[in-house]
Amino acid sequence: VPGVDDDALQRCADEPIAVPGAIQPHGALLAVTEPDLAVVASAGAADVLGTQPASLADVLAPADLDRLRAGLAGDLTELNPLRVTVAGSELDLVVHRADGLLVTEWEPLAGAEQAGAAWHRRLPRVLQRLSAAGTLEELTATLARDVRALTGFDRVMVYRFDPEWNGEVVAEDRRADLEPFLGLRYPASDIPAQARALYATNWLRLIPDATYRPVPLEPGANPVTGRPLDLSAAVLRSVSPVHLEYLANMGVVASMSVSLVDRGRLWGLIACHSYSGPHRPSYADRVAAEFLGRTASLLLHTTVEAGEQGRVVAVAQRQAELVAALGRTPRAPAQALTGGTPTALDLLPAAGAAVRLDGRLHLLGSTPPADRVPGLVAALLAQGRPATDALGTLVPAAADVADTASGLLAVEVGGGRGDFLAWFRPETPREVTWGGNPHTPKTVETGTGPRLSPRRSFAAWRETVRGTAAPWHQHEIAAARALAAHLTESALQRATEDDRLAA
Ligand code: BLA
Repeated sequence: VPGVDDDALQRCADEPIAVPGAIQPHGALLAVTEPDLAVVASAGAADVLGTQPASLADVLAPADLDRLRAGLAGDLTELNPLRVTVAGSELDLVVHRADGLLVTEWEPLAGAEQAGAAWHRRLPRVLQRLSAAGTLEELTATLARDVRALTGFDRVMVYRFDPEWNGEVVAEDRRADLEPFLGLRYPASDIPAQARALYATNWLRLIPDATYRPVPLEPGANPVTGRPLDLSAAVLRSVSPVHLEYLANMGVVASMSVSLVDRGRLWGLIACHSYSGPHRPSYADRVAAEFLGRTASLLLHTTVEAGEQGRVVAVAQRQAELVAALGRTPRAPAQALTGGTPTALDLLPAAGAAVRLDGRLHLLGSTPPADRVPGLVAALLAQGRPATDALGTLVPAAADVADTASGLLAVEVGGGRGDFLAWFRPETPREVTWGGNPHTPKTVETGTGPRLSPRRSFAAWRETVRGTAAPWHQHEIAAARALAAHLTESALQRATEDDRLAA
C-alpha cells in the first residue's frame, strides 16, 4: 500500500486470528477428549444448550450419542452436520479435531435461513451453467448470481487478488437499490497475510451479526497443550476485532466469504454482505455455497485459458489475413493494411491505428492528430519499450492526448525511413478505492505501538485514476512485431528487386 507504514501493516498480519480464545454467540462450542467425550473447554454452553455439561452424554439423547460415536470412527466431514435435539430445540452439530481434542460446535436451527430442497433441486442446472461459462467474466457472474440465490445475502461479489494481493471486485449480484461495487479495488492490507493463509485451507467463514460480543472459551488454555485452542477450522471462530470495525464502517451487518483457490493458491473470495440485519444461512446451505466455490475454483484455470486462447486465436487469424492481403499487392503495402478488410486496426482490440510506410502516414479510427503521432511513437520507442497503458505518465508531453492515446503500442518497420505501425487505446477512467487513503495513512496508537485501523469512510477514499487504458497483452505485442517484421522483409525484397532492375 503506497504510503502506509510497514510496521503497522506487519502488526495487522501478526494478529493471531487462529487462536482468538473466543467464539461468536450464535452457537456453542464444547471441546472434548476422546473416547470419553468429557468436556475440557467450552463457550456459550449455558446460553445455547441451557446447561454446562461435563460430558456430551449430559446433553445428547442416547440415539444421537450413538450416531456421533459411530461417525467418529470415519471421515468427520461425512458426519457433519448431525441433526440433534437438545432440551426440545433442534441443532446442527458440527465436529472436527484440533490440538488433540474433538471440537464440537452446536448451531440452533432457529434463526438460520434455509434455501433447502428447492434450491438443491436446481443444483444440476447451476453446475451446468458454471461449466458452460466460456470466459472468466461469465463464470464469475454466474457464480455471484447463484451464490446469492442460494444464500439470500444483499450483495454477493467475486473478489480477485492481483499478484501484490490487492483485490478487485470482478463480478457482483446485488439488491437493486444498492450502489455497485463492481470494478472497485481494495489494498492488500484489507485481508492481511495470515488471514489469506487461513483462507487457503479453510474455505468458508460466516459472521451472521458483526455487532456481536465474543464469548470467551473457558478455560483459556487448552488443557492438552497448555496453549489457547486452535480455532482455524471452527465454524464459530470469533473474528478479528479490526475486521469487525471494518465491517461496521462499511455498513455491513452480516458477512460471509468463500475461498476461490486456483491450483493451491488463493485466487480470490466470494464475498457476501447483508446490510439490513443479521443473516445466517444454515450449515447445509453453507456447505452448498462452499461446493459452488470449489467447483468454480476447479474451473478457473481452464476458463481463463479458454478465454485467453480465444483472444490469441482471433489476433493470429487477423494477422494471417493481413499478411495474405500484403502478398496480393506486394507493391502497395499501405493499401493492403488500410484499404481492405480487415485493416491494421482490426489486428487487435484498439480504437485507433497508425500505419507509416515509405514515409507516409495513414490513420485509422480514433487517434491523436496526424502531426502528433510520429512524435508520440518516437517518444515511446525512445523508452525502449513497445507498449504502455499510461502514455501520459511515461511521456508527460502526451498528457493532452490521453482521450485517444492513453494506451500506445508501436513497432518500427525497418528500411531507415522512420516507418512504424501503431495502435491506440483511449483513456478508461478507473474508479479505485484504496483502503486507508494511501496519501494519509491511518494508524492508531495501541499498547503495543501503532497499528493500522480500517478505513472509516469508504466513499471518501474512492479516487479516479485517469490517463490509463486497458493493458496490452503479450500476444498482441507479438502479433504487431510479426507484422512489422514481415513488412521490413518485403521492403528489403522490393529494394533488392528495384536495384536489380536498375542495374
Ligand atoms: C478479513 N477482510 C477480511 C475478509 C474480507 C475482507 C472479505 C474475510 C472475512 C469475511 O468474510 O468477512 C475484506 N470485504 C473485504 C473487502 C471487501 C469486502 C476488501 O467485502 C470489498 C468489497 N482489515 C483492514 C485492516 C486490517 C484488516 C487495516 O482493513 C489490519 C489491521 C484486517 N481483515 C483483517 C483481518 C481479517 C480480515 C485480521 C481476518 C478476519 C478473520 O477471519 O478473523
